[in-house]
Amino acid sequence: MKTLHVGLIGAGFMAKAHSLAYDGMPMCFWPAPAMPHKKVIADLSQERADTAAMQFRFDKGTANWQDIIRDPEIDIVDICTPNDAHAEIAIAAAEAGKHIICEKPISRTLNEAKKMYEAVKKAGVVNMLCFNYRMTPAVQLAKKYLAEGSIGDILDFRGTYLQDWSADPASPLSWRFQKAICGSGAFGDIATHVVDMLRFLLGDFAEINARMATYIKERPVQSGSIDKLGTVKGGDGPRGKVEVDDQCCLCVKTASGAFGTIEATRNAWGRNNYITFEIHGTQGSLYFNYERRDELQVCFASDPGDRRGFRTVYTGPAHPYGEALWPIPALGIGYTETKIVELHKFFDAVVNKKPVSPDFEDGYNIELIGEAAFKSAESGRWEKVGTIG
Ligand code: SOE
Repeated sequence: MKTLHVGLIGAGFMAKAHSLAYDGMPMCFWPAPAMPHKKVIADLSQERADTAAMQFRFDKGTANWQDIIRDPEIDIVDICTPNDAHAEIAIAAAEAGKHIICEKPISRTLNEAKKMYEAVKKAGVVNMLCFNYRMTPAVQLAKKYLAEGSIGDILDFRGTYLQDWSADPASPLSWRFQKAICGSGAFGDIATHVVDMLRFLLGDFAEINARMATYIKERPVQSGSIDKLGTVKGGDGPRGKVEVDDQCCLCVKTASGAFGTIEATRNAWGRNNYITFEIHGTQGSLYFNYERRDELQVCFASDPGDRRGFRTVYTGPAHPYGEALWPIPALGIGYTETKIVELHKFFDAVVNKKPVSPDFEDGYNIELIGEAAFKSAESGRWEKVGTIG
């Protein structure tokens, strides 16, 4: 069996998720398209890289990510850094002919997204963007219902991504609040996941009317660069300005004529990873909540009136990816499983020279949606979503 050699850049919490997926992918999807070999992990200092190499089981660590790009044995460049490094690394990797898997959002700006998209297109390398939530079996089942027309013509939808890790004003000013590093706040960090799922389910977005708000204007400056997502208090040290959106609310018209809303905030006390969508059609409705991610709720208008209501389909071996994962329903799908499915798709695309989705083109399209949303938040008007090219 072929082996693909991996160089991973950025040893934070996403490196843990990706490393678990490299180990778990062949265990679930056997025979695997290729065996992953975790060769090099890069972080900002040699000490941190060496520790990460031990923890995540890479052969070695490096403080210089360019070592990975220059290494002729590396097939895959895996980008898990904060957003400001995505473009530079991805463009260098594409020019070196490496296949790329990159954490979301694609970049900080539209211009960076464009350059990344053009670089992978020119190089002809496989490129994947990690919007992993659409890999949840229940989300894929929703796609199946929609493709079969089971709920009729789509009228409207609502999506949310609500968390509370930054609701405390004492939680630190990490890179996720500094525009020069992250590009945007709740929009880029979390709304993009819901945008990806709804584009996957319902097609392109045509127009946006948005509101963005920043509630907590200053936070204690974080010492050290590892982002603890609000679990570590910043203390009494100096405070810095929050430069990005805490909350965003988008009204959306899709190209197919459906209307919907998407809300995202990381300041909603009591909400943890509350990713939901509800879709209403002329013949029924679908509802998904990632906090109950094994389940999809469906309601059919054709059910007799005295039986009509949401029923819960509990996903398992009969559903997308189910056979590869666990042998009976309710053993539970977790974050790692979504990453395993994602990685399998990526490896399959690299080995079998197939396209993969979501890719940098999707990431660029989502940046175009972001551009329309931020423009609308300024203008107060509906703004058209731009197109590639
Ligand atoms: C923080 O909001 C975060 O880590 C996001 O960056 C991830 O994309 C999300 O899946 C979990 O929460």
